[in-house]
Amino acid sequence: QRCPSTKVQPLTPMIFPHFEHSDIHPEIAGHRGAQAWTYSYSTTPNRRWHEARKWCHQHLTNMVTIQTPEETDFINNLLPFNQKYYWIGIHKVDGVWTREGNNETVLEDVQNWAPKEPDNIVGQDCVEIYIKRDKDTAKWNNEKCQSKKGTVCYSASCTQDSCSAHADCVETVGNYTCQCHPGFHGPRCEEAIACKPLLEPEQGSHYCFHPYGSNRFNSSCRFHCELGFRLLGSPQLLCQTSGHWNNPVPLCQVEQCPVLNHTNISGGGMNCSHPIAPYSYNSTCEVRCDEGYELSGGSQMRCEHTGRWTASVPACTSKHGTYGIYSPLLSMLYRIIHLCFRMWLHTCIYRCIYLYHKQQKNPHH
Ligand SMILES: [Ca+2]
Repeated sequence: QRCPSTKVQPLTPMIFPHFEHSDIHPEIAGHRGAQAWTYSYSTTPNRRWHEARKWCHQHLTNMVTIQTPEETDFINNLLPFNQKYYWIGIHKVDGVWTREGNNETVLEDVQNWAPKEPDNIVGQDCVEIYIKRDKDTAKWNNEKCQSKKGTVCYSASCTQDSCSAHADCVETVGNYTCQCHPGFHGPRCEEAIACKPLLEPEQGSHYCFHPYGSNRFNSSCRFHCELGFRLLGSPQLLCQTSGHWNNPVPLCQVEQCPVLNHTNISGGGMNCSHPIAPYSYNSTCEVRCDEGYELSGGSQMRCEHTGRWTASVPACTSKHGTYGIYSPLLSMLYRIIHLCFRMWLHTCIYRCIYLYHKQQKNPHH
């Protein structure tokens, strides 16, 4: 048994005004692919509403349900005039105009009835569209579902490969758009948003993990400073959906040791060298004592990476004890006294000898 042949005519894509969607990346709103989308129609024969629906399903498509005014304009341009006009996928279910397929209620503000429609004649529960009618073109009319009209079907545009894994595919009129997940862009949302490459901090380094490419969304970088340098700022940076890093690049600041006071040392002095910065990591200081003084402790101190000196500042102490400074005077005085005493002693001795001899010569005295 042969089935009557039916005319299935896939329509070629046409340029039509795309509509703006506030959530769509500007690059994508301007993109029109030619994949996958197809409107097909059949008017030989005209069919009852339920037959038309079945015919669409057999061709793995759905009845056109008119989602937007753009879609109305589009199919009104696309379809040829048919005396009986065309069914659309809207029918009355429990008194409510409902979309075939997803059973969505057709909201009143998108209903596009011809004047004085829909009427309340019993059984007029299916909707036709006046394609290319002179009067009320592309408007809707409710009709008896048993009437025979043209069939127009629509196949979804989104396929598995339409967009990358970082997008939701959204149906539009005769096309689709890829609605990118945060952090991605490009026609198929395949490209992660880029952040500026990071500069290595002076006296530091950084290591990054790039899940979606070098310095792109969700890249994270960790910063380290060389020995003797302290990290100022956040040690970890993350490339955000905005294309900016969440923090500025941190700095590596040299470790500081307490400043040493040169004038504090009596009986000596201090010499310092500062290869990086004053009194900071790797600075060295050396204490030298004046003549007559000696160091109590090591002469050298170095600023360590911890910010501490290797030793405390040594003191210069006198080699002659506390009163050492007066010793030359005292010894001179001692010598004078000693000399005087000896002179006095000599004088006494000579005097005694003289008096003794005198007594021997003159015994009467
Ligand atoms: Ca009617």
